[in-house]
Amino acid sequence: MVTSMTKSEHLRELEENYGAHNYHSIPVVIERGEGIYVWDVEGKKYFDFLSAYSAVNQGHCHPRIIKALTTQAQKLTLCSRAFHNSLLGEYEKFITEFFGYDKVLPMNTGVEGDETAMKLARRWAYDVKGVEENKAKIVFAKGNFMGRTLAAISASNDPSSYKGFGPFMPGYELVEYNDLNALENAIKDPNTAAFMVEPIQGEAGVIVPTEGYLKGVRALCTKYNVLFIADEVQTGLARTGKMLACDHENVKPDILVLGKALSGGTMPVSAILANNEIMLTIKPGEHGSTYGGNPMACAVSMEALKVLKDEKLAENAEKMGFIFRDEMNKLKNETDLITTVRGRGLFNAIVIKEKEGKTAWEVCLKFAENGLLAKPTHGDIIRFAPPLTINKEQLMECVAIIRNVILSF
Ligand code: IF1
Repeated sequence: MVTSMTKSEHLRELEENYGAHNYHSIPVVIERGEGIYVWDVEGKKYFDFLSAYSAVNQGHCHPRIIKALTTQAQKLTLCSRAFHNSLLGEYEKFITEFFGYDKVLPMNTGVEGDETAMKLARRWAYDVKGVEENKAKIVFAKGNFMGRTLAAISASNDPSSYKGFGPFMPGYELVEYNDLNALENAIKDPNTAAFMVEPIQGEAGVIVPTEGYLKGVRALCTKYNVLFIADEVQTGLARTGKMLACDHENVKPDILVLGKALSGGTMPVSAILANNEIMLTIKPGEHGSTYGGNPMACAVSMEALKVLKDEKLAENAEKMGFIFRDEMNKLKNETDLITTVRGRGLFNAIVIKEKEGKTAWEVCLKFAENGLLAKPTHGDIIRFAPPLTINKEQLMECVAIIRNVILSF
């Protein structure tokens, strides 16, 4: 039967009929993106306040990144690590100097980056720390989110991540986030290989730890000869107002995991950085990936990092972030719908007072109607993470949309 479906309805129906039902997306079908804006298939324009979960920090289709991508795509896309490629060494030199580590191991997705860090930590524990084979323990913070693989969900205490997918990876322990006493008790155990943590917890709802927490984590890990692994897949790359969220406390993790914006939203690229004592414990043939370190990824990542620096996006995120939280706090004082405003740089969230358990979802639908895209997490939290290229005038336009929608409830 021919019905009067819109194009967007038709496309959503295709997904519903032929795709796995593993997402509950806001009903907007996006076709095009440029800078801080995206357009749907009906041609409606939106401010993107999710930035593909912080993968497009540099803005959609950044011309310099797209140029690096397309130029390399016409030359060589992949030759596998069975052979060398002409960009890998240059990229490795560039990114290790950029972040100040001896070595990098290139992978693709964020979760692969995190798993690689776990493997490295276990190997280091056996080869360097002297932990007995198969006894290594990795400690994580409750509320962590590392992605969807079995190793990642084994560390999760969120049932929507792990429930029904067991049995789980052994050798893990969870402690409260932002609790140094709990961490010390857990890592005192001489079998501890590492403590792995997001410097600001993303999926948990943009949870910013108390000032001094990261410094404390660094000190405890050093004291007990335990690796400090920072999952900066989401917090990294200028999002929080510094190149890395760890930079806010001037701490250097032993293993740094990057992903998402490392490619400016063009392709999955992740990187694991560490010094020789750790990285060289993995020997040829013991880890890898077909696509990891491919020449397109190398070309794109170098450009994506240069754009962050050249356009001073960390500085802009810091400045715009202060303005944004200030405006949200003013709004909070005018309504009882917002109970909390928190965040750092352009990584922010508001907590919505729930009435029938779906207010945050309805608020986001109203945002979309009014030309701003954001998505709720955990029912009552709305994350705000626009591309870092946003300027004050644009930001104030967004604040006005958010204000009008919130005050209309
Ligand atoms: C989805 C949230 C964001 C991450 C951290 C590793 C990964 C992620 C700190 C894995 C991924 C994602 C994936 C995305 C939703 C999402 C997310 F809502 F769950 F919290 F970003 F905000 N470490 N985060 O946040 O990276 O393998 O996906 O490349 O749809 O699952 P990946």
